[in-house]
Amino acid sequence: MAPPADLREWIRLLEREGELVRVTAEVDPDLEITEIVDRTVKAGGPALLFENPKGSRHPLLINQFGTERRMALGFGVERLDELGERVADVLELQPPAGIMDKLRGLQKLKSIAGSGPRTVRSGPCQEVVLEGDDVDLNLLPVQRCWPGDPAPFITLPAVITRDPRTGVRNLGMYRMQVIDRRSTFMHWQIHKDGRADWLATDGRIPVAVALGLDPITAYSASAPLPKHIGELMLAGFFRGQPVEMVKAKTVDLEVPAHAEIVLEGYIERDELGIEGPFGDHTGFYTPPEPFPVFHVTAMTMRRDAIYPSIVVGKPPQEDAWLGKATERIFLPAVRMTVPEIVDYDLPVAGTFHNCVIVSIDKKFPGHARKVMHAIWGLGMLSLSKSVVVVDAHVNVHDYEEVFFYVGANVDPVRDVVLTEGPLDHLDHAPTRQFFGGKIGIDATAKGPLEGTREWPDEVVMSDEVKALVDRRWAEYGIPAQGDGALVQNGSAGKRLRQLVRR
Ligand SMILES: Cc1cc2nc3c(=O)[nH]c(=O)nc-3n(C[C@H](O)[C@H](O)[C@H](O)COP(=O)(O)O)c2cc1C
Ligand SMILES: [Mn+2]
Repeated sequence: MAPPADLREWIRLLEREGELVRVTAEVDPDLEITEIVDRTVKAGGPALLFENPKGSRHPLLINQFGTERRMALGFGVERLDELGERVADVLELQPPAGIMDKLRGLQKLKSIAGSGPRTVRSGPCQEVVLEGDDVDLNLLPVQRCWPGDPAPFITLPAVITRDPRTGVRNLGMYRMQVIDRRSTFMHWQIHKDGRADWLATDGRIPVAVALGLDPITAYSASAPLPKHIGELMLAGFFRGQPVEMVKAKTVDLEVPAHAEIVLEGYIERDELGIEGPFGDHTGFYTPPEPFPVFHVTAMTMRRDAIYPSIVVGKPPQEDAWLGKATERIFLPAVRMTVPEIVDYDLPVAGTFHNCVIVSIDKKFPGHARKVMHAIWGLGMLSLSKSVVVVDAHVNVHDYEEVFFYVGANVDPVRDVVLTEGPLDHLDHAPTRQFFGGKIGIDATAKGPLEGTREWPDEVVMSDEVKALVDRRWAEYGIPAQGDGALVQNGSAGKRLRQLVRR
């Protein structure tokens, strides 16, 4: 099924699939929506369209990404693993051997060649145009999410900039604290592309913010692509059709034609204010810090525009599934650089920068350490605070199984690597901001090559006996395998993981 082309098509799809509830009661975007959403997300509940947010004419959509099923639905796939398979297909493109191979190769090349955005002359995002004094961010039902937040924050934006040196466009998702009717802060962190674009100007940088996009384009703003690769191309690739862009009204940028709402404006190189605190996805308030001010020169909208929002806070929250999509989409690129990696998992409770579990096809002494250091050198994964390495046969998504090997295979003096490096902007634990300790745990099997004594065999039943029991199972009269906790190794861990994710 083709993924939804814009937010309205997405809402219709969610509704058809029984994945959306319309809330008609008047509800306050000041804290009340957060509490409702927090309960709904944690129960694996539906997307919510608040039709009467207090103080605004615009409905508020939230929890659109809140389950694995909805995330997959948004991408038009059955399972998130398919996303990685599609990327792998293109990345692993080999010179074709026969004619069929050639045709398949061409198909794949076309899927990338046609991915770039396309400029169109007009779009529904400009049905209503408010400029200058008419701009009023208070028209939108912007949420104040947590009691310690000093103001409402726009939480699900796609922030568009261009690198002033190269002209390369960037999309990033950076929260925006509302200052007044016509300005906000722009919370682009130290490692982010939008911030680099801003720091590369000597005067002011034009900025546009798109709100209310189709799910794939919205996701793409959160994707950790290398700076020279445009997020809209990734979006076009997964959408199967280019993102359509129109010229903005007051700045020299293009904006997604089908967005619900667009904020146009600029940021000065040297105008900073104190942003925050904000109850963030770390589960803690991020402290006040200087960030630049975004001045809004125009606010354009569809008629009856729908405002999208998301709540972050103590995990699990809705953003867990944006993170899981990233994990699956980027696995092939990670494996391209570090091919011995079989799979990896970034636990939701680790808020995506605290922990990476990685399984490897181990070939030589010290191999696990090579992979730890590779991860600490790889894109945004370099910010990972802990890396746990297990052997190829271990299921990295089964935390109980991983815990078993960490307990069983590790000599803490021999197998723990302590080092230092860059850390996530928001990590409050290190003594200094941005830089601090990292831990690697080698939970692979060791052996004489690594200077240890003979490594014992793992306890497993023979295939013959397993086949015999499979064949005879009905004869034993033991009730069906039920939830399988006692029968299938690891399923308890899987249930736990579902609980953690929910
Ligand atoms: C809901 C949500 C909120 C986010 N808020 C911020 C933020 O305020 N600041 C930031 O730098 N990154 C934030 N991120 C992460 C960035 O969107 C992500 O790192 C992305 O890759 C940035 O794009 P860039 O690599 O082009 O800079 C957020 C991600 C999500 C899913
Ligand atoms: Mn980028």
